[in-house]
Amino acid sequence: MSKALLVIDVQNDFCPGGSLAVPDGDAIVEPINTLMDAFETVILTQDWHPAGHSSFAFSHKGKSPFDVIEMPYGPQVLWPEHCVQGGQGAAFHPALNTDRADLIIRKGYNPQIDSYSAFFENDQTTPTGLKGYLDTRGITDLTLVGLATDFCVHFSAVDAAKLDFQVTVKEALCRAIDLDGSLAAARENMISHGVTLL
Ligand code: VGL
Ligand code: ZN
Repeated sequence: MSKALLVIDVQNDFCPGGSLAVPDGDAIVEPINTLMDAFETVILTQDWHPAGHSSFAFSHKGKSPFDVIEMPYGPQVLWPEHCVQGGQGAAFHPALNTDRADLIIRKGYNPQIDSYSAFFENDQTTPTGLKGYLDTRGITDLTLVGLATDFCVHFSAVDAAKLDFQVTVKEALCRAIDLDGSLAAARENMISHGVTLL
């Protein structure tokens, strides 16, 4: 058994003051730094969109943030512009300890497909390469923390469980966006896929 801590999207735009701020998102930063001490392997994810990404509301005429549209791969929530490649909003929260990261995996760089999960884009087929990385390192157990509980943490945890990793989400070190009951639905979905919620 070899374990890793997967820190999801602790980036400026998801923290207070950011364009898609998750309430209290910055409160988890210091406790995540502390939790890193308990893990030999730390992996960070970074939401990393090209300018004009298809998940941004302003890329779609007449649409507003949080509208849902039908994409070729299924329904997609439209977001305020966030985590644009190279911008301050895409940078990690300045207090996050990034030195411990063995790997920083970026996602959402495909202009036409969003990617909540650290494993697959939202078409649920295009891989990010993370599974291969974990497999070749012999990592079997993952603990997830970060932002947002009901989107990127949720989809990453479910994909990891589907790929047969042992998955734990430390809820106290996550924060949610919670659109229309999305947090309750995400918790239920994670539990039904065998994810341990701590
Ligand atoms: C996220 C919405 C859009 C997340 C990323 O990190 O949960 N949510 N992009
Ligand atoms: Zn995004």
